[in-house]
Amino acid sequence: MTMKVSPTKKDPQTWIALCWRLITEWPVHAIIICMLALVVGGVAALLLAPRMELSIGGFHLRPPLAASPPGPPRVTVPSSFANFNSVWPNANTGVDWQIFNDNKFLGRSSVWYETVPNPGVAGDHVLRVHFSLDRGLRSMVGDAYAGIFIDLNPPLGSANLSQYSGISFRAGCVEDPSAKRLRFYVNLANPDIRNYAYHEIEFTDRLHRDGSLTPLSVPFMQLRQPEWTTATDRVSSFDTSSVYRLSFFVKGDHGAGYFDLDDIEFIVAQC
Ligand SMILES: [Ca+2]
Repeated sequence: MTMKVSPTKKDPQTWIALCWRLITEWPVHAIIICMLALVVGGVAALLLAPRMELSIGGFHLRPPLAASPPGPPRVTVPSSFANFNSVWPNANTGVDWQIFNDNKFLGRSSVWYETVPNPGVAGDHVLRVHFSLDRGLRSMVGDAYAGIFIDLNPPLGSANLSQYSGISFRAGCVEDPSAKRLRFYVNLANPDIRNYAYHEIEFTDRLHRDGSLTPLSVPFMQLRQPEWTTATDRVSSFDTSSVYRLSFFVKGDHGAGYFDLDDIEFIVAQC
């Protein structure tokens, strides 16, 4: 026959006796200790959970993934963007210039470019853009136009130009005597603007017509969307944090000629 022994104060050496003492003698202390342990454990879990992966038995807790902006990452293009210091007609980023014209609107303008030696600096070059503006008989736009563009983060990305306050370049032009009402523009394109209503500025009046280069500077804050921009396509301001394309172009009634470009740079913003 086995004698049943109840735990007593005088027999605390067994686990049963210890639990009995916690229940009968230290209930308040035990509850407080348990509550503090839960609080401390909860706070630690909240602090550590976002940073570490926990594994409890077969159950895994993973930290949430950091939010990332949609689309390809934006790059920052160098301040010295294109100075044509060799015969190759590309930007300092290695990206090629592309051409565009009014053909998509049934115009018949044409454009091509090349590098030509810079008469002022041995071994240096400038980019020469040849154009011929012709609306033809069926054009669906008011002006003939043609020009060049370059993507800042090809093939589909944008660049962050927030550290820059504007763009500078040297330019000059020569046009045929018969040319009529030619105007020269530079524009920068935000990808979320529709229908090509990109921010631009005309620099016609500042160009020398004898082909000599003159330095030009365009603060971003002076860029404006074209006058033909509809209310639907108009945005509040030019977004320097997401720019995907830079363009130089000429538009007008008709006429042929060329314009030169050199030392295209983004102006570092002064704090
Ligand atoms: Ca040059």
